[in-house]
Amino acid sequence: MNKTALITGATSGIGRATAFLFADNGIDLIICGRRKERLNEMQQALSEKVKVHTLSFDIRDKNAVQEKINSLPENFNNIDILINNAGNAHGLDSIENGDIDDWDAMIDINVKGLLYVSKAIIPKMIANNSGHIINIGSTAGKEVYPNGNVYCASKHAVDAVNQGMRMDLNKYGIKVGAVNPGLVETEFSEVRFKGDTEKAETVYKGFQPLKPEDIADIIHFAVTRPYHVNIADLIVMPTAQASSTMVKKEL
Ligand code: NDP
Ligand code: 8X3
Repeated sequence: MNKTALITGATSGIGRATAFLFADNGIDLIICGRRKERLNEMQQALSEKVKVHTLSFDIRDKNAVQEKINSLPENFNNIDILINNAGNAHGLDSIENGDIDDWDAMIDINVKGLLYVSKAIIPKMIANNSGHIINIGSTAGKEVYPNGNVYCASKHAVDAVNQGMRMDLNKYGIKVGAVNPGLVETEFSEVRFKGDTEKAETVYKGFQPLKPEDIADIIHFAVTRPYHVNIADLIVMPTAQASSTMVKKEL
């Protein structure tokens, strides 16, 4: 029988690439995001390979998260793998110029949203005494960079939640681990710079950034290890990147 994975933030970037790779490898999918049209298009494409269910909700809305996950049909109710991926940066400003709405968005989506989804799914995993949670952190959760302030804080929180979850769910045999990417070319910078595509493109110019498929590959590797092997915490950067602030660019 196929395993079932729920992926948040499946409509774009890392989540989308992971959904396609999982489908290629016979993992049934619950794909989540706010953009329904994208979820529907993906469902059409992926249903040729595996069973696919879509859930459209804003991860900031704890009632919607709970309701949508409670509404899962019987054949999608046993979730083996949770990919806590939905998230974004909003703004890149020095702390004194930061926009409070941006701060709220990052804390509410990257931290609280991840917790709401986990809270809804963990009881199902406990009931089965098995499950695997992958939290998508960031190099920004390992080191702070100038103007990254609140985004970095949100990803440091994911790092702490990842460690705490692993400890607390250890007694149930549930695996918990994080994948922490560096620079990956997705819609991430477009969201960070509020639709300014030119500014977003400059982030990935002059070097070869990671592709979402590179991260999907690592996530798939992590979820296909034998039961006794848990990838607890993994950092992956483009070769051109040595730290959040050091990227070797060709002129
Ligand atoms: P994208 O912007 O391409 O994708 C973000 C995804 O998150 C979308 O599917 C979006 O779906 C979903 N999302 C955002 N806000 C909400 C919300 N309020 N409710 C529900 N879903 C939401 O970015 P990435 O693929 O790059 O980002 C995925 C994860 O990877 C994030 O956690 C990010 O922090 C992390 N990351 C990214 C890096 C990068 O360089 N790109 C590096 C390190 C970590 P929709 O808009 O349809 O709701
Ligand atoms: C995304 C990586 O360096 O753009 O988490 O913050 S970075």
